[in-house]
Amino acid sequence: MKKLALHWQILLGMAAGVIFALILTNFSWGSDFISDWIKPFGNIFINALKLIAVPLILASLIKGISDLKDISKLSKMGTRTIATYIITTIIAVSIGLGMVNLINPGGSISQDTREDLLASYEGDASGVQLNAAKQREAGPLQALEDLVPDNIFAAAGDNANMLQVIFFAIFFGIGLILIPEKTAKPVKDFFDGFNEVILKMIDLIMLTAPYGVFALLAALVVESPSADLFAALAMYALTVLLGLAFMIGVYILLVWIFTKNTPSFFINGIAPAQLLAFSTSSSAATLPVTMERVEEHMGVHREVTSFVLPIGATINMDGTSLYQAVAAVFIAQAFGIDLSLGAQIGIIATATLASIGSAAVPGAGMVMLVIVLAQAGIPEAGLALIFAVDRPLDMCRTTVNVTGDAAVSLMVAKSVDKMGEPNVKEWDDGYYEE
Ligand code: DAS
Repeated sequence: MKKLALHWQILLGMAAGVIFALILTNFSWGSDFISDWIKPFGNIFINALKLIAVPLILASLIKGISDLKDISKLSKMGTRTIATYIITTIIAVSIGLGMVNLINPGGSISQDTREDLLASYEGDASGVQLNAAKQREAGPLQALEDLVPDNIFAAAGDNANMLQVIFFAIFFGIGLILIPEKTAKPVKDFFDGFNEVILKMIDLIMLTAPYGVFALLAALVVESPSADLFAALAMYALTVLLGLAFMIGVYILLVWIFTKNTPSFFINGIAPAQLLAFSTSSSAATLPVTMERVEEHMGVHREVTSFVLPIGATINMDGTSLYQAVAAVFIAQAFGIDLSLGAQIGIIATATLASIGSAAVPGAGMVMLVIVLAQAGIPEAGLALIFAVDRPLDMCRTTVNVTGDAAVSLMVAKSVDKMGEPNVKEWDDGYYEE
């Protein structure tokens, strides 16, 4: 039988997990059987995802920064590109926070379901109180102070402090750019290879995803049989989708205002890349198509696309950052944790950094969600809660990630006057005359 695409396998795994649990819970021994013999495989799957988070950050960020080659090359185009990426990411996170606070998808969970959730994740719950207490007594610059680790191995160790790992990765990448190319080359080659290995490990982990999801869904049905939890999950997914749709509208508006290109021009131009992003859940896999569409069908010079799009696929993930903001606040709501305004503003910083650190592969956004949860003192066990609907949301947020990269490349091209006519077939050696 022709092998089913991974995302259909995962959707099947989800459905099978729910059906399996609904059948087994009709027997007296059913719930215990699932908790003792099925749920552990879901935890193993989530642990594998969390395991990969720290090496993933180191690999993708150091590679992404060192690919900038030379600090001085961060010319007008480079600075504008990075600045525009960060601005669109902050807009995306803010939209996510606005939506999740407005809709409050986790608020509909009843108190006893909340107690069930806390009871079944008691390990994390105590950590939550600890973290929340720490949050309250923290000074105004605590978040900044916490950014700089005093020991990278401790930061990457138990209860990994992801933001500190990100700080180290960026710092290291800048150092790498500043040393002589001859000395830096072996280090860059190492991290290029390291990056490839990590991406392959994510591929391997995601191969077990249908089984991991099966176990997670089955455990979810058993451990939180309350219908209101599923209703809350549906509202959560709807909140993310509404936010993502809104973000697509923001891109169309930005392209219209800054490049005078119409919505139909932009959507017709980028649609094939969006469909590929939706079906692969991978910005990296979609990158070649994104470049072809932006160059050939929207007229952006190769000088711009070859710089802006590869970096965008690595560090610009607006869909992911929006999803991470919604997911973090939803989990807090589900656990009845009232996030302070400070904690929510902290989420803007951590979700922006987490999306920068997310690799352009399926599932990376959820792996990096651990950073946002850890910094806000939200139980990581909440991952099990939202993983059930993560794959379809990954397909949608990857579509937004790719759309954002294309929108920014159009705006940057326009601002450095490197925008030609679409459907330009032949190139003079790929560059326009200055
Ligand atoms: N699937 C990732 C991407 O390729 C995004 C994510 O996992 O959030 O963009």
